[in-house]
Order: sequence, then structure tokens, then C-alpha cells
Amino acid sequence: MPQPNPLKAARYLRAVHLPAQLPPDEGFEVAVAGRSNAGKSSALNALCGDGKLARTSKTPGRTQQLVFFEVAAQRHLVDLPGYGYAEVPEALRRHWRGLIDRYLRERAALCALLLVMDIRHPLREFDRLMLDYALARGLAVRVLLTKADKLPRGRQAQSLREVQAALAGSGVAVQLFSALRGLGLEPARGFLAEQLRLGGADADSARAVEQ
Ligand SMILES: Nc1nc2c(ncn2[C@@H]2O[C@H](COP(=O)(O)OP(=O)(O)OP(=O)(O)O)[C@@H](O)[C@H]2O)c(=O)[nH]1
Ligand SMILES: [Mg+2]
Repeated sequence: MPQPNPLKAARYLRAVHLPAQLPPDEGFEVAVAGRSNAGKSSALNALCGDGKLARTSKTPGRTQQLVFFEVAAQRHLVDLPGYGYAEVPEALRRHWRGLIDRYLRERAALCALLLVMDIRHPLREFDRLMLDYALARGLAVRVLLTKADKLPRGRQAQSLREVQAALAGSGVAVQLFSALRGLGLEPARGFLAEQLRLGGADADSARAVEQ
């Protein structure tokens, strides 16, 4: 039987272009990172069960700000602009890098990273940099090998094994995903719900303390 979706209440909160626009640094946040056009925004929409939540596009460079979604009070998902997109003007790229670097470095509420990779091109240089950075900061990381629908089953499994082997010992979980087919929704939702402290005893006791 399908589980109820713990992210179904997700709503657009705001798009951040400048550090001053960031919501208060409170509660728990998970950022969705990955190369440009990997399928980050589509993954977020599939996970939240709302195809219109985050803007997606065939053209790389769609997400141009840090886009915050509120799942519950002080519980955010953050859609990051893709890294590695060459056609964004240099000045804008530099601005994003500065904003994203600072966000990743300083944001206390940030507790985990969902790293989205196109299953056909996993673990590129930028992915490795992001992984090293996140692990050095002690963030929990889960890798989605998305667009799995683009490969036959055997090659999906092979790619999963290869990425798992490359990340063995790092504590990073890797899974297959397809926004198009709804593949891998439940384990990814479970990770997000846990990291955002949604539902279950933890959130109940946290609420009891807050009241
Ligand atoms: N076949 C297939 N296509 C997908 C899947 N996920 C995303 N796409 C397509 O990939 C393209 C990019 O998707 P986005 O979700 O906008 O990618 P993004 O990583 O947010 O891109 P930027 O914001 O530009 O960095 C779109 O054409 C999507 O329809 C998937 O699971 N399967
Ligand atoms: Mg996007």
C-alpha cells in the first residue's frame, strides 16, 4: 500500500537572489543540488507530489535563484541553481557561486543534501566537489540517480552498483529515481522526512517543547 506523502504540504515560499532575502536561519533545511539540467526541480516536484511546484525546463539554467519551499513551519526544501552551466553570463555565475557557497558554508539550518545526478552522467567533477564539501561539513547526503527511465533495467542496476562502489564507506546512500515514472519516491521521501524531522515521535516531542 502506498505510504502517505510526508511532503504533500510543500508550498513555494520565496526565491532568494541576495543573502538578505534568506528566510530566518531556523529549523531544518535540505538543499537539492546537482548539475544543470540533471532533473533537480523535477525530482522536487515528484517528491512533493505537485508537478507545478518548482519550475522545470528542457533548457539548462532554468532555476536561477535559491528557491525555498516550506513543508511545515521552519522546515524547508531548497531548489538550487544547477552548477556547471556554461551559458549563464559569467557575472551571474559568479554571483550564484558566491551565494551558494556562502549558503552551504554558513547556513545552520542546512542539515542534508539531496544530490541529483543524471544516471547517464554520474559523479562528474562538480558532483564530487559538492560531495566532498557536504561530507566535510557533516551534512547527510543522499544521491538520486535520476532519469533512470532513460536506461534499460540492467544498465540502471549497473550504474547503481558503480556509484555505490565509488562512494562506499562515505555513508552516502545512492538510489535509482525517475520523476517521469515515479520511481524511487518512497526512499527519497523517507530521507527528507527524517532530515526535516517531519512526523513521528521526534517532531511531536519537538512541538511539545516549543509549545
Ligand atoms: N526522462 C526523464 N526526464 C526528466 C526526468 N527528470 C527531469 N527530466 C527532464 O530533464 C529536463 C531538466 O529538468 P529540470 O528538473 O528542469 O532540471 P534542473 O536540474 O532543475 O535544471 P536547472 O534548474 O536548469 O539546473 C526537463 O526537460 C525534464 O522534463 C526524469 O526522471 N526522466
Ligand atoms: Mg531547476
